[in-house]
Amino acid sequence: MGTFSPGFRGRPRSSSGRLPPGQYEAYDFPVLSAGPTPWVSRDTWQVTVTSETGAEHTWSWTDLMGLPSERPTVDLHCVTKWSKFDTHWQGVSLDLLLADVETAAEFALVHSYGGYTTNLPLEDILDGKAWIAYGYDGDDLYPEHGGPARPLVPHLYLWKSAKWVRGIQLRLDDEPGFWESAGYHEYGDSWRDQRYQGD
Ligand SMILES: Nc1nc2c(c(=O)[nH]1)N[C@H]1C(S)=C(S)[C@@H](COP(=O)(O)O)O[C@H]1N2
Ligand SMILES: [Mo]
Repeated sequence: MGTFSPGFRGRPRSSSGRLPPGQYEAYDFPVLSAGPTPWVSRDTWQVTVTSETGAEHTWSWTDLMGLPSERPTVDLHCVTKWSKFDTHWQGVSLDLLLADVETAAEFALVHSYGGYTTNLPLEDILDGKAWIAYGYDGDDLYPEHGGPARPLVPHLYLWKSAKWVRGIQLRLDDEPGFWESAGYHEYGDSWRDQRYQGD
């Protein structure tokens, strides 16, 4: 698979259809957290986008609720090998949040309440591929699953969808996040089995 450059387009699909290589279908919704669930109230929750120049754009919960939302139905793929089909979310497209942010950045480092981080190419959270999700299955997003809100980036392994988001740092250079620093793949395309560094 080394001839494919990282990117959203042109990724080969597994011959088994919806299940990426090495995955099995799960029917429950496992909770995977590297630490305790931070309980963040919607009154104090905010998400800040910081550009490479240090310019900050902040949205409160009320700001976020004032933006038009979408209801994507997506398949989730966790690096621990479970996949969950047809999950129903509600959230705001990251295109909307990033539209007015002037940047030459190529990378994003997502920061969570609680300290978790994960890195992605900026293009992977643009063009309709990612949301700030705050609803799941017709309900508020439960705290264990990242509520008040988390980015949802379903075309990459689920560790790239940081729970309890508080910031998105736009960067000219790529900075590994929590799992990426611990040996996981810097990009994490489930369809290309990119679990660990070097895959
Ligand atoms: N803040 C934060 N986000 C996180 C994690 C975490 O430990 N902390 N775990 C990641 C991993 S490894 C996975 S598989 C998914 C799990 O999401 P879930 O608990 O909603 O299934 O969250 C990702 N986002
Ligand atoms: Mo995971």
